Amino acid sequence: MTTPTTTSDLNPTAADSGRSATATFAQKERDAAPVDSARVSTVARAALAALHEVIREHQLTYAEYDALKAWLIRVGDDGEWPLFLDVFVEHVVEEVVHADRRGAVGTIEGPYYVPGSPEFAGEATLPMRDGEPGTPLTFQGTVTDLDGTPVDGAVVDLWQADADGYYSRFAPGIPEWNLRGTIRTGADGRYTFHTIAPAPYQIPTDGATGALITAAGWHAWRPAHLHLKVTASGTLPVTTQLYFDGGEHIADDVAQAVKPELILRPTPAASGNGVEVTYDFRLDPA
Ligand code: MBD
Ligand code: FE
Repeated sequence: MTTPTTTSDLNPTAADSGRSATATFAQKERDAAPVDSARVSTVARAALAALHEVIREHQLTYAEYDALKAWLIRVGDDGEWPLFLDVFVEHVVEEVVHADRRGAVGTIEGPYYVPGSPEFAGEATLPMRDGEPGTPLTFQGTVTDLDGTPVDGAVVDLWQADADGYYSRFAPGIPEWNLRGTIRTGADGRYTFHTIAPAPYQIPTDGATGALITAAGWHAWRPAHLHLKVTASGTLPVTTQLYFDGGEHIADDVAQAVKPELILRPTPAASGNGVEVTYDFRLDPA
């Protein structure tokens, strides 16, 4: 399956957004390097041992084992492995991999990044529909190195859900690059995005991931967030998300991806239209 370039052939179901996320991920993974066999053995053995221990500790029944098997099959059928893993597992991978970063704080990427969004120099109004719902948001800042020197030619790639919590490319009827855009900074390292404030995001409740959440009595919400990737030559790329102070679910993100350094405090815009906020990225050297 290939990544759809329009969403007109999709239905608003977990299975369809899941399949899009699975196809997008498969495309990226085709270019990945093979993993060393000794490493596979070590990690796979440890993962299985951890699972065996859960079974012993909690005295799993055959009915529960069969329910687990059926659920795992359904995650695949619904194309929800990217969703499930990014919601419940990625935050620990990110924590381990980026433990020694000194500059910009990262967090999980999630399943809905698509490279190649429209590019702008320094300032952008994100692609959006006429009358795109949501509070206008001006999001701006500077990309610097660890010493605070502005980075010329840094690339700031932003993607976000709309005011209904839907991502373009993964929900039907939304223009291809809606609320996705990339700014290349000039010598001053500055970027300015004109967009709308996103809404809290509920992960799909009609697929396997939602079925687990419902069966366990958990909630399916993430706080409103902007996704970002910031890259520049000679520096380590950072993938992160920014949240909004006081926003719903900021303290109980189902994906456990909120960090205190990632909370924005917007103020009324000087223009009188919506809100504005400044956030600077200090990139670690490569
Ligand atoms: C999202 O929008 C997201 O950011 C994550 C991590 C998981 C599911 C949907
Ligand atoms: Fe998201």
